[in-house]
Amino acid sequence: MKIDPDDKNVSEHVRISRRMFLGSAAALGGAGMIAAGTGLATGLLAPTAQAASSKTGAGHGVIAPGELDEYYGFWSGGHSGEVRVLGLPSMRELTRIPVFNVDSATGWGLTNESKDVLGDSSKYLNGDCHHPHMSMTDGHYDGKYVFINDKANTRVARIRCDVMKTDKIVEVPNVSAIHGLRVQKVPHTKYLFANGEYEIPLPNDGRDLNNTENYFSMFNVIDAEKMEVVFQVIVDGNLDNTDADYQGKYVAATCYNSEKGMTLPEMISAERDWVVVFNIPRIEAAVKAGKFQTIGDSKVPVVDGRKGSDLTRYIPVPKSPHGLNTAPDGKYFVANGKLSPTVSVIEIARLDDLFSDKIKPRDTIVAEPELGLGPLHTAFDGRGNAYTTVFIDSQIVKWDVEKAVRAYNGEKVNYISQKLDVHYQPGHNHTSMGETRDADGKWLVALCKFSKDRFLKAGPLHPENDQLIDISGDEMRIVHDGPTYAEPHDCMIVHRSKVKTKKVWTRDDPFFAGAKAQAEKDGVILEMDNKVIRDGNKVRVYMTSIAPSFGLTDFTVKQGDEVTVFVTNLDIVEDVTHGFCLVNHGVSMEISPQQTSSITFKADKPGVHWYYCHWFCHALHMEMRGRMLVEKA
Ligand code: K7E
Ligand code: CUA
Repeated sequence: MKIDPDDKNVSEHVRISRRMFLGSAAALGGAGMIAAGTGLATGLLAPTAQAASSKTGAGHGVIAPGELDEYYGFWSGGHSGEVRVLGLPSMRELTRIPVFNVDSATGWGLTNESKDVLGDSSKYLNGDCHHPHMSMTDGHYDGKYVFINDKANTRVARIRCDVMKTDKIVEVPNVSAIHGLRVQKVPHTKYLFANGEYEIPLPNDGRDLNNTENYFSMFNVIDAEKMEVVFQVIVDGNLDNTDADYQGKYVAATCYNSEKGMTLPEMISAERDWVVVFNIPRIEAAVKAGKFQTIGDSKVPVVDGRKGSDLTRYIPVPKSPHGLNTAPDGKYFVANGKLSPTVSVIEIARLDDLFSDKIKPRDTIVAEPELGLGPLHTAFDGRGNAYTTVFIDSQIVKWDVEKAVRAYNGEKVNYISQKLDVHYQPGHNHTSMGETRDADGKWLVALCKFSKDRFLKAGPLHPENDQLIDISGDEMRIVHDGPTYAEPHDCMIVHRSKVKTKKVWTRDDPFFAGAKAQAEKDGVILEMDNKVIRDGNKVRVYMTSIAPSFGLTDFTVKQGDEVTVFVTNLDIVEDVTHGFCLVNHGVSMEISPQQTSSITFKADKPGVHWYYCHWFCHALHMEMRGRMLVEKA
């Protein structure tokens, strides 16, 4: 299965397809890569025997019908662009939160309220989210927001946990693709840390197209409350994943392609790349002292954090590292080796000395346990154990952090306590509460990229497989297989006590403040009036809804009018959501109890057009409809 990347007869698609990725890398040479190729063959092509040992299905029995789950899981929806909310341990899907996608059910991307959130970026109809993380106070989840990146269109979004809706989205200027994303843990989530991944000319306005020496990527710091980029840091290499410490001082990011290659062989030629450590107080001071530039049209202060800068340190680690995870006791950053079988453990207490140049970058490494082929991400249980996914070996490796430190110091000690087969090729894994001080060591989810033979066949596009693993005992035990759609890179697991959601909307919610302001200008009271307001060729139709009827049985407009329909749901009973769908106009939106939603469209077809409620709300739901009468122009 050797693919020569220079063979022009091999299609681009085959050469870069993800099954071939590590195999083709092996053909490029390098001892580690040959091992990787072997692992690929056994892991991907002969995977079956491993499956038999795991007990599957028990997850279904953990939570009986009618019982509630103990945890919320927030799942990245990958290139579907959405976030999904699951209950754990049942793994039942509770809801979906549209973020960067267009959603037919709720009208996300169609309604005026969602377009206000999407802003200029509503022109993009796709997204690619990877890393959902909840806001924290003093290293504990605070239940306020979940943040998520969009790699596809270089955005970061915020979801309000009280209503489970996206409420702000920021486009990050002068970088290409936001990948790693984390929150400041301590003292609270004032900042989000977002890694720009791909290197581009600064500004990217047509200059330096082939002058790759002038390509850079940047580390981006976002104000979590305002959702504005507050400063950016130019770096060497490509930032990958990131995490913050528990003192509010340092943020670490894995950084691959230190070679600044433009092709795969160039990108993986060096034996070591870096963990870049950002000194946040120093960066803030530099910005405050005016030691920054701006780029292009952007007003965001940009500081220089390239190698040799005072604001950063570059710790050499092997080889194209990927995941970066902070231990919940706050002692270590763990960088996952990807093309090296090791992870690098960095002692955070040594970083002060590193920044004052008392020690060398490599002196911060206190362990380098060898875990298996393709370590990608690490999770923690709060009892001193770490759990690392090894992609090529298709395993989760449980290891003891302090024992790994002792082994690095020369002691003969076995730091690996278990290797568990998972199915197959895991990327991220995540433990319950594991990225906070409250890591409770009960559950681990392995987000496997391939499901192969684990489910009924459903066409060539297979689901991913999110496996739930009980880690409360001495041994990890798989209890549930969960097929998922493209592609949950990452998830996080939050105890239900941390999340307080509203049962119905409150009428003063900022989510529909725009509709409220327009109604006030029109002299309309949303909660009472059913009215049609004409304003030139703009028509605003205000109506209420109470199951099973709309406040207007019909309204009349002229062909060519730009029509905005506002619906206010006066039902106060939990769960009585209405919809507004206008036939043959691409108009669809959710109106949950006490919510106002609005949508704008062109009435370009003369005739009778029915609108109906598309959320089953009442025995007479089918009769909940009305007519738009469009007069010929
Ligand atoms: Cu490993 Cu985007 Cu976090 Cu995918 S990333 S696996
Ligand atoms: Cu209202 Cu169905």
